[in-house]
Amino acid sequence: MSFPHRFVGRLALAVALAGALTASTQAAALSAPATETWETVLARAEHWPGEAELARAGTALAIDAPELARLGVRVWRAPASAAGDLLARLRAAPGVIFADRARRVYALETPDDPGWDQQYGPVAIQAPQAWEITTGAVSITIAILDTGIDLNHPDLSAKLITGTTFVTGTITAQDDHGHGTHVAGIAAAIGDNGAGIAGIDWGARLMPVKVLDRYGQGEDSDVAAGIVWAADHGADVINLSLGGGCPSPVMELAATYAYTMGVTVVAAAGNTGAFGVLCPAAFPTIIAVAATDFGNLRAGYSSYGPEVDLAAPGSGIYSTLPDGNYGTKSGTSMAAPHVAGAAALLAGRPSFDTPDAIRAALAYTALDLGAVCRDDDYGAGLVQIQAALLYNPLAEHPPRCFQHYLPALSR
Ligand SMILES: [Ca+2]
Ligand SMILES: [Ca+2]
Repeated sequence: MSFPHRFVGRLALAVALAGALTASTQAAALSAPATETWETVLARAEHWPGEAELARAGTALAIDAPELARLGVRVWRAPASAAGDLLARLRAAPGVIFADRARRVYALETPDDPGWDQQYGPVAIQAPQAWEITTGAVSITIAILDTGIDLNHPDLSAKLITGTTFVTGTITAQDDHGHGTHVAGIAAAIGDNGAGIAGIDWGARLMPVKVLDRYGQGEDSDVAAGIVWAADHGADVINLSLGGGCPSPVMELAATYAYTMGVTVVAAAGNTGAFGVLCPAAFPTIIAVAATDFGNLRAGYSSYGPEVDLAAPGSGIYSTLPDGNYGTKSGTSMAAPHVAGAAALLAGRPSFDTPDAIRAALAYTALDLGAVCRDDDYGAGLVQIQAALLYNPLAEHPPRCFQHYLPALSR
């Protein structure tokens, strides 16, 4: 069960707040059976129900979650037996916009396939040509919201800035799984240093924000808090190689918050191999990335649907692993950081100063794959970073997919 350690650190405060809610709530929460599963309940309201009304929901512990408070969202922890009652009371109250349990989210990695060539990804998306123009700017920060990053990895550590963790029982963003370290290396491992691999952006800083536990799992409320934290602490690009079921109102609010702050947010489409992009990738403010393989074909596991914006290499991707190691992983988790790195290269250039400009450049210049023009497997197509860097956001651009109109003209 994922739960921000900082909330535990503030337990006394949380209990005090619960006391403000109702003294009986506090007492009941503290006396709940230790063996019972606790659930996270989230709600947003135009105006909140009275304390007495909520108190009748019984054992609920109000949680101090400053990042979610910035989204207008309040958080409670309640024993599973009481969460339903709390939800019912919240939902029945006038003025409550939504109330729901936190949803599970997962790292979107599939079993690796070591037979694939190493590091074909950067070549497929024109990174070597892009590096002739720029290798990235130290003024740009990529936040990796994941299982953490190996803070001592020789191909990453010099680029790390202070991060944080929202996972219970952890006190730093040190990676205790491996997924986040792999993702971080794809986006921004130090290039041209004679060691390991080359990330897409060699200059950008990496901000580790741990929102997934040692099993690669977490809750959408922690992801939302991590998005707000990263946006508030100067991230220019946020990578989300994770996902779960839709909807997730709290993650959508956080995504909108980041977008409004001028942050480009990139997410993995999902590894279901089926129609239906996962959340958070499905949100319109987020760039949803599908995975391709060595042959530029959609990977069989890559989720598809109208929400897919772009495609990038995801199968058999060679990158950094904890303890100074390197290895191969597969998934849309590996595709997203190729795009996050590309977005960071663009963000370091003066003309790409908004998420919309970055998105437009990446989409307009992508290599069309699959069905002609935009399609559900590849979105606009495979990212081509050099072409994106040469795109002028201020110029007039003819419709990219005029092919759409050719059948009509030929009749
Ligand atoms: Ca390197
Ligand atoms: Ca296409």
